[in-house]
Amino acid sequence: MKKWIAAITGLVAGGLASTVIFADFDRNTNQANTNTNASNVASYAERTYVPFGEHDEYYLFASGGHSGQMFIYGVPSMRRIRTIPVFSPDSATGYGYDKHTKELMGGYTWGDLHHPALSETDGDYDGKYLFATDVANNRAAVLDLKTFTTMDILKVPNTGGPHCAAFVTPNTEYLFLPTRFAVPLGFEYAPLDEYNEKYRGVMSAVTFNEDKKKLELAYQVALPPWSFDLSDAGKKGSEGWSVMTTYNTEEATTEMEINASQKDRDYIVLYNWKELEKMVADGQYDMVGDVKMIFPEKHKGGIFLVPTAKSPHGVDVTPDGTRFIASGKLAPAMTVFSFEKAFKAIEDKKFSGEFNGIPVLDYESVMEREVNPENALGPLHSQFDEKGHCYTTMFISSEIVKWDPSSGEVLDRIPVQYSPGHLAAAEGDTVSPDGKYLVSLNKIAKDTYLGVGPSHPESMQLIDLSGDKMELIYSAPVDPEPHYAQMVKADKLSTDKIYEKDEKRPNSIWNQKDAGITRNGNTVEVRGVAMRSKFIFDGAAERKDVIHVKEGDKVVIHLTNIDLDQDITHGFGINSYDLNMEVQPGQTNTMEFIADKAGTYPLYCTNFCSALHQEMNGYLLVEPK
Ligand code: CUK
Ligand code: CUA
Repeated sequence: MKKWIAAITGLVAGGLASTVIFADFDRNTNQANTNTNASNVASYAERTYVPFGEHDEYYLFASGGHSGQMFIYGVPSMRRIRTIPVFSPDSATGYGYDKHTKELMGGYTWGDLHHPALSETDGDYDGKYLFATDVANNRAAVLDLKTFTTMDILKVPNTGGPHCAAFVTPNTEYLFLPTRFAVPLGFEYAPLDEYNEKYRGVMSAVTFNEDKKKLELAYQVALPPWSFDLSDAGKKGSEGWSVMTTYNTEEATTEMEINASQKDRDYIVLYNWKELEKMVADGQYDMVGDVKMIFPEKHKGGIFLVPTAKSPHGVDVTPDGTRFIASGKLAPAMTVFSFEKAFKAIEDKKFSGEFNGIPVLDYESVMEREVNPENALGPLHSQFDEKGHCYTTMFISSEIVKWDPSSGEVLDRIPVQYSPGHLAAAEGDTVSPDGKYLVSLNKIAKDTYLGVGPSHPESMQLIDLSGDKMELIYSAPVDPEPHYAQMVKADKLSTDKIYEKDEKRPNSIWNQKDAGITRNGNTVEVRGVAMRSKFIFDGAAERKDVIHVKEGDKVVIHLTNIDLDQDITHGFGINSYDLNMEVQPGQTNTMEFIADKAGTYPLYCTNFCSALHQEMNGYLLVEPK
């Protein structure tokens, strides 16, 4: 084992980390490793085939990474069902083009969605909401699981790359956002020579206001200028506590692949969010702009550091809430820590130092065991089954290891293709995991599917957990790039069939003859309807499907889809004006633009809706000045 540590750390120190990683991909290209043999194939097919007319047992919500979207799959069929646009525009649904979603996007054209997090009640998924973070442009989002649409997006200040919203607290009190990059508060200019004084790794506590359907920033914590990464919330006996990993405690500012990997130990931040909540209520914070900021060197309490093996990536709390498991990316070990031991160490003040006023707990006093499966390299993330077993991805040796956190015993290992980051077991990070299925989210697919040029899709591989041995039963391609995913029992969700007709909703028109166009100065406002198979913008006009404006006018079009039938969605595209939106059954949606190009522009329904869909069109006439 030692020699692997030496080999890896040696190569990393030498700047050759990528060489070792790619050498390992090659070692695993032999498909015979996958336990796929002819006699098993029929059984795999049977276990993943969902007959026509039946539905999958689970939803899988998979992060779309730098596509900025959320991908929805069914398990066990692994069929992709839907894409929900979140942080990037999507012309298929008009997301980012209509007024509301354009405002939600806040002027950004892309996002990097890393971690989905389902809302929880008593530590179990409740199927109501889905949260997500954007590492690229510092945003958090909440999605409504009745309509599968993005409800709100919050821009988070003072933080550079809110990485992990892979956890909410057991009753969705908070969504915590550790930051991946330290930045000066307020993004002020500060030379890198002033890194230690001016830069901070800010963690954000975000709440969801269900009545207002809005995300709100409750407070932030100005941690040292390190990178903060994966996190998980305590459960049951450890409820009220959370854990999060750190790297670059070296505070390196350049050539990170070498300089941020010097120390043998980084830290787990162990914090008590109930305590932090109390501190904020007691005024224990400073204002930074309009944000309540806790500075641990000044506002003491509630936060501790636990030393752990080199550059940990993932940290996960066991379903019973007794332990947290850190995986050291650059050390081939899963370290099991005990909450009970940690609480005792805090009580007995077993500290071995401090950083910015944050006490460091003595490693031996908190650690329960280190688990080093033979030749397993690059442990990243863990999930759990109903028997308390833990499943950990090995990024470098491309496999999943099944083991028992209470004894450290390794129970099974299975190769995956290749380089798994996260994994998602059925309800596998809740207080009551289901077992049954696990999906490995692999970064590299190589030759798994038909060739599509030098770059390949990523892959999600379905593993059957029902027997003693893991069985890999399906491999589905996925667009870049799955980070984390969560798998929830399908019957926990109740989706809407249509948007309910609401006579009081502003700008909604429910009767063709009420459709009309009004002018106020240079603003033309249209209140129209979309129905099979026509647009009606002006119920009294001779040509009801024409919008006539003057060059330079501001045009506001409210469109209500009055077809209250499931799946009869209409689109609304304006030829040559680069505009498109959709109106789902019973929905009213608004498009706003300046008619800055004079001329004649066909407008049409972009979403197939009936045999006469092709006839569902009209004209935008822009009269020259
Ligand atoms: S990270 Cu991508 S593999 Cu953003 Cu959760 Cu670990
Ligand atoms: Cu309406 Cu196509």
